[in-house]
Amino acid sequence: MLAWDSEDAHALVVNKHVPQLMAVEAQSLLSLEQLCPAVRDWVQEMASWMEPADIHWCDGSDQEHHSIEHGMIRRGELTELNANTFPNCFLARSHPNDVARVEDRTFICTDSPEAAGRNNNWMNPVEAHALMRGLFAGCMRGRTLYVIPYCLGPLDSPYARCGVEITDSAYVVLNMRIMTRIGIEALKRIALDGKFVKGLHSTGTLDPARRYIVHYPAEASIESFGSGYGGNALLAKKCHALRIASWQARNEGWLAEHMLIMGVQSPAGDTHYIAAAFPSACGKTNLAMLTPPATMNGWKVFTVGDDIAWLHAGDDGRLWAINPEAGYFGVVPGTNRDTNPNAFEMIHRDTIFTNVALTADNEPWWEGRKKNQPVKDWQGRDCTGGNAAHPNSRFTVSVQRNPVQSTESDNPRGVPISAIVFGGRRASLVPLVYEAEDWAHGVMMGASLASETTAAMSGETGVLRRDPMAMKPFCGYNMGDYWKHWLGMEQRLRNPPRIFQVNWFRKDLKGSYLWPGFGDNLRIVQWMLDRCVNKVSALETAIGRMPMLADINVEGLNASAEELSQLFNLDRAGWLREVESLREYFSQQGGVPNIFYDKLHLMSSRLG
Ligand code: GTP
Ligand code: SPV
Ligand code: MN
Repeated sequence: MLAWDSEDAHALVVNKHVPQLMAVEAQSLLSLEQLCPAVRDWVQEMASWMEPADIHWCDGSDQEHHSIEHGMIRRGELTELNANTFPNCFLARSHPNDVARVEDRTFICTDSPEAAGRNNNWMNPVEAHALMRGLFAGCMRGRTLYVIPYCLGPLDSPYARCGVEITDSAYVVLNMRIMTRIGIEALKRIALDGKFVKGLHSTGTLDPARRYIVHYPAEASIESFGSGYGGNALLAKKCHALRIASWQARNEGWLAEHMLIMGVQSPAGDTHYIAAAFPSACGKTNLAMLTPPATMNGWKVFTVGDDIAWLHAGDDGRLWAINPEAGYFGVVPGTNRDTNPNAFEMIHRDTIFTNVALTADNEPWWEGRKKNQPVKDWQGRDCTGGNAAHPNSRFTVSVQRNPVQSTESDNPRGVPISAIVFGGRRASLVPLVYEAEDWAHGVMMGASLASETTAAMSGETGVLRRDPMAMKPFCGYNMGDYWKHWLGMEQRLRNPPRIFQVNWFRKDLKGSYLWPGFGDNLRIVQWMLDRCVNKVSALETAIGRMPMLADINVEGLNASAEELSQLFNLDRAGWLREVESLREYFSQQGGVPNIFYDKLHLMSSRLG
């Protein structure tokens, strides 16, 4: 039996929709599927097409979660890990051909290819529907169809958006329950909103040749077939919260970004929030839950989000951010007590591990764990070293497990952003940190982002590619229009955040990282915040504003003066080549704002 609770949490939504609320309330004693007729009718239609053996409506309860977990253990799809050292933790192994997002099989279906842009693979929506209809026909015979109503963002936030994912994967249900707010509360919000993003997912036969991740932004719907992994299958994450949401955000005047959100409290007690975009597997989770170095006594970092930010202009002319997610789907390799003690502690209970290795004690193991040795690799084979854990192995865990989760995470209004940061993996050229001269320069800086590819996507790793705003794989429309939308946001912001670029990954000639990274990144965050409150000045250079070395907190830092100066070295010839390469890149995108070319022209004349 369902009944409305009287939590304050609903106040905002309730006030907005009093008449609708009463109508829904009258139905509150009905069953889950009757709560929202629009969802019920859609599910029935989809079920008649996919022909499942049965339909399960997810209510989001603990009991449901455990029963699905037990079913998976019985079927051998999930292994319980060492209950003493990793209580309530499980290992899932995906098919070896299904271990990362597949960008070459991901499509944006708009009426014209221009609307999707060169940054996306395009398919005609009518043809795509026909193709997907064929794949989905009868695909759930003998299987259970799960209905997952979810809410992205705090349930009482005016910025939250809902969706429903239909899936035949129990693994997806368990992960979605951690990553988003699923079940009855989400369905109630859908009934109030009167709209939801429709997501269809089936693992099919996991045949890579019949794997398609397809988006219809104008219809606010997603169809995903043939993969059970991460961003391909947890449709609320990249498919909805970025690709569909970015399209809606442009129409409605906000931003959906691949950004962490962190709170930073200084020893004086004031807190600033930062939103930072780094490409996949380039350090968002690590920065978002950073532990300050020992010498930065009194500094505190709080996580609001680690992957996605929805940003709106507030009445006060500032930019406000919410985290649409409720959990972390984080990279496991490299996580340990030194690099990320908060994450290391966080994933010791109530965590689903995917594609990690196993020790003889039935503990999860990964490269960089430091303790113990693996006996089984991520595919369950006896281990002979090498990639024991898959490089894109992941943990799924609730934000509630994060020891430094911000108390503002559930604030329906979000948090006010003081600084926007862009960063990538660049072995050379890009300095440790520099600041944009104005909003348009910052947008151009974000648009220029390039990074070496990682294991988060299928394909070769370590290849330098343009990844503007870390959104190359996630922008649901034409990049040129997206950049114009970013530029236009300035009009809505009387008090815009400052914009910076960072690069934690610069290497010396021997190929070693010049910067220790991780906790020490707070030193650079401190400089950026000092800039935001005009506490320190900066050097005007050809590429933007660089720090005076004396303004960087190096107390206790394990890096030589020589290394520091290399990290800020401005290679003029290299930057002139970069300007040329950017001109070429921009000219290939279509619809590029002219101001980008003006900024490049200014940069090359200063460099020359
Ligand atoms: P997605 O979840 O794919 O979006 O990745 P992410 O951006 O959250 O990246 P994450 O923080 O998980 O880091 C990815 C990898 O980079 C991990 O193996 C980290 O150990 C490593 N890493 C993170 N921060 C740093 C850093 O400051 N320096 C160095 N050298 N490595 C880092
Ligand atoms: C990323 O690749 O940026 C991720 C992991 O955060 S996935 O959910 O697979 O997209
Ligand atoms: Mn990501």
